[in-house]
Amino acid sequence: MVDLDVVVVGAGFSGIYAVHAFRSAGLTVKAFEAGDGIGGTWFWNSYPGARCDVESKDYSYSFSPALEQEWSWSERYPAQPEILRYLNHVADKFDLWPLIQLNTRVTGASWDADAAAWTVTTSDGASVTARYFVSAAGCLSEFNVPNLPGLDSFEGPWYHTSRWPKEGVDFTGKRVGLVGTGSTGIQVAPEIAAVADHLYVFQRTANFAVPNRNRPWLESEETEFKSRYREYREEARQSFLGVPVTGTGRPVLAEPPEDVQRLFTQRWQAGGGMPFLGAYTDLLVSQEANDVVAEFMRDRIRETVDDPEVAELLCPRGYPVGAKRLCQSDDYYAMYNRPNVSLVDIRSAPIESVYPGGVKTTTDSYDLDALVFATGFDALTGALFAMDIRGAGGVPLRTAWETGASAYLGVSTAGFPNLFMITGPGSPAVFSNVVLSIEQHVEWVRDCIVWLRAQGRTTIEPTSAAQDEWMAHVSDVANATLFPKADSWYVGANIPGKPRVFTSYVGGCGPYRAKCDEVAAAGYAGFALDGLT
Ligand code: N01
Repeated sequence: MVDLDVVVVGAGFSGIYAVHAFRSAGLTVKAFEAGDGIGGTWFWNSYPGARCDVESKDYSYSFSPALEQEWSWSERYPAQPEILRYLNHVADKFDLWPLIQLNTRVTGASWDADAAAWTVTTSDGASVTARYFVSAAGCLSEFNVPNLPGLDSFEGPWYHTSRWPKEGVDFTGKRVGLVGTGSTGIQVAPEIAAVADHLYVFQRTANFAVPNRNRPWLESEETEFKSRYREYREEARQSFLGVPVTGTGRPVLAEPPEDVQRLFTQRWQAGGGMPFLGAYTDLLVSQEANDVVAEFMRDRIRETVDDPEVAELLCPRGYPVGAKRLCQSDDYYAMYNRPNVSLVDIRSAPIESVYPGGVKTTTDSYDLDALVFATGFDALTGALFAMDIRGAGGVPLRTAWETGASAYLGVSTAGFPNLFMITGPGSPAVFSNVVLSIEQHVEWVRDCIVWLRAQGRTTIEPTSAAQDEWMAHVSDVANATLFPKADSWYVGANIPGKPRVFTSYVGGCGPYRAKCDEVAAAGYAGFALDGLT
């Protein structure tokens, strides 16, 4: 006898929907959440300026038409507190609280072949058995602090944006150092600059950012999208990114340059990253085409930033637009026109050490009262490795994935029966409107478990052959694009020693969904059931 049908790790967008979907299918389920609240990413990343770069009408659950109609998003791009309110509303509405145990981290999970069940251990010293183990731990949850010599000696406070104090931080009158200029750094920097005595931004790599043009939704817009939400969601499910984007359907290199400038200008004025990169068919596959959009963006930086030297330093070079996550901000570049902001180039003069009163680079010292790290995450695998997951024969997941993560369809991995990952490596998750991707995975896993029960089966596991074939396909699709061509968290380059592997599926959400459905319709082709292929 097992205690539960399913144990779920985490109560962010994935875990919240997973407990609802599994319970609705008649399964017994419990989620363990390390935080003292639900929300996952949106619980932990409460730094000032935290905001989603997917529009609120898209970045929301589609499983309940009643929820869609009753909830009103106040802004085009939702800020972190509003997303957290939304998720708490979902938990209230669907009575999910009894299924979620807060303040409890999953520390380990091991497969017991005789019992055909997982034994899951938690930080409170307890353990529970379950037929299925579902990780909804998130792609960007294990945060990364650079190993800077002397950081322990720093006399001021230091923070990572992903563990921001809930009571907030007052930087008024302080000299603050910020390390990291990715999506997070670009959001937090203007907020700090608005109150600090001085903000020093330590930049290793300049990033491309397009405007959000964030604003409140007009009542007429909300009425419009709510009137056709069902059709719209279906379009989103079949789309490339999980958000319907209208492009020209033509390559930029075949367009008259003045038409290109006109279209890019229109999209720049309208705001948002997806419409920009989706404008032409060749922007993410041809370096020459990508150079056109890169130069357009660099020109916008030059026209915004007053000091030409600072502007040049902010101009990204050496990697294609989109190969690092395209950032979005309405005020990042203009922030450099403030007298209390300095950009420090740590590519040419790296940080050497931290001393009690500040940061020393190879050329200068910067006296600081506080330090902020917006230095990202051990993405995709970090949260999985943080748990001691052991599959058949006691093999640790970390060992199985020593040379890089490998998973069939991004949902399960050979040697780990009855383990499912929501938005795992090998899926399009991080290249999509992740909420729609989460719903697709949760529903696919739910349907799989229900099917197994109906068939009288107890275990499922991908074959190595199916997994290898899928990962080869993931790699072939990626290598036909520019995505793997930057040193980014997409390839693990931000974590010293991590194998450099591009494990996300960039063949599009619609085609990926079709493939997952096809596998299910064929009786879960590529999986071994009850140990039989
Ligand atoms: O992390 P990142 P993030 N010394 O890894 C620098 C999502 N997100 O938290 O580029 C000095 O992108 C690093 O420099 P470099 C989104 O998917 C979404 O910003 O490696 N610098 C880089 O500048 C995003 O992609 C939203 O040279 C160091 C930065 O730190 C993902 O989360 C908002 C360093 C890390 O950038 C992660 O974004 C926020 C070192 N040792 C996040 N180590 C929205 O929806 C790292 N860096 C808007």
